[in-house]
Amino acid sequence: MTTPPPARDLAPSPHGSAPIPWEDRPAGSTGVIWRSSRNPIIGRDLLPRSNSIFNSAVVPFGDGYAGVFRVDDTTRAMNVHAGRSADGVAWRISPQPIAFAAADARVPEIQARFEHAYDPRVTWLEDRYYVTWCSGYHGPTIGVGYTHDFETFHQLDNAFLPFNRNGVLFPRRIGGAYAMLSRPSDNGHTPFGDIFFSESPDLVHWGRHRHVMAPIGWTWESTKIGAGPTPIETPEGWLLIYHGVLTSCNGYVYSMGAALLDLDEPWKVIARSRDYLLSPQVVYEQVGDVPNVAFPCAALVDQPADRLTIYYGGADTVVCMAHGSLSEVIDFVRSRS
Ligand code: BMA
Repeated sequence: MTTPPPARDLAPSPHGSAPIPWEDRPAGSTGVIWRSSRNPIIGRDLLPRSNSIFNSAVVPFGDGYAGVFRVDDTTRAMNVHAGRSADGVAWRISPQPIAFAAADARVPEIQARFEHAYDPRVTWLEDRYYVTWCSGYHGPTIGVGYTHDFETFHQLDNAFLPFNRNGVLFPRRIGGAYAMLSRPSDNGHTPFGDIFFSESPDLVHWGRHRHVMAPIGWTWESTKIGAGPTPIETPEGWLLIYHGVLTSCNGYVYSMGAALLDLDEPWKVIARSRDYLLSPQVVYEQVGDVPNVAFPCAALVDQPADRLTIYYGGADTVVCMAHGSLSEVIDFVRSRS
């Protein structure tokens, strides 16, 4: 880990100054988005004791990128680690898990019951980077923390009762309240799941839960769905990239899709893609610790250049990237007949 930049260099906006990782559409590609030719960008054994590194979150930071990475170690414990990169592709990840300091006097009560941490998301919100993750506290629920520098991390209280996964913050307050999507679940591999919206005055107490979207029978998203990257604000609505799961005779298949949510009332769905954006079709998505998984957790946007780069986990084993045009993805979402 390098020394963090001095505070004055911390970007006041989430956009940073580095160009987003990008490759033009390859010849012959017909999908809405296309895979990086450098995939997987992070292999499973980047760290001496990593079994796998996947389902991870990346944000612009200063003149480069920072991230929070899901690392399952060689005991198969699941935890989150901080990382830094100059270009968003080549990463240095701390071999030690993040040690969250308690943000208030009550947080040690949940820290004493630590089980695991996985599937992080990172969101620039007002003046800091918030991290949400799946936190084990008598089963999975949503952990919340923050950092200013990706060196020191602070933990707030869990957002919800167990069981819950895929907690994803919006990058600004909506109607004066902090806002989060999540997916109530069970204590196992959850054969169901809808996306819900919740709001909070303080990022600790969450309520006014509203239903957003349910799975759709006999499609790529027939079993369960869950929010992926931090929603992207566009003039047409919040662009939500999410995962959708179907149950095949050989188990779950995790694909990614996209929807547009109302800017002021994000529990209202404006449009939703009929087809998947990307499904597991190449070897690093089909073969690994859990086959047939493409699981998005982060996205970078260059709005003036109309560029979108999605980070996703491949087969619960590696980190991958896909690229697309933001406007084409929005058209794709809107094209559902
Ligand atoms: C979910 C989570 C994800 C994982 C997926 C497929 O329940 O555990 O981290 O990618 O299953 O195994």
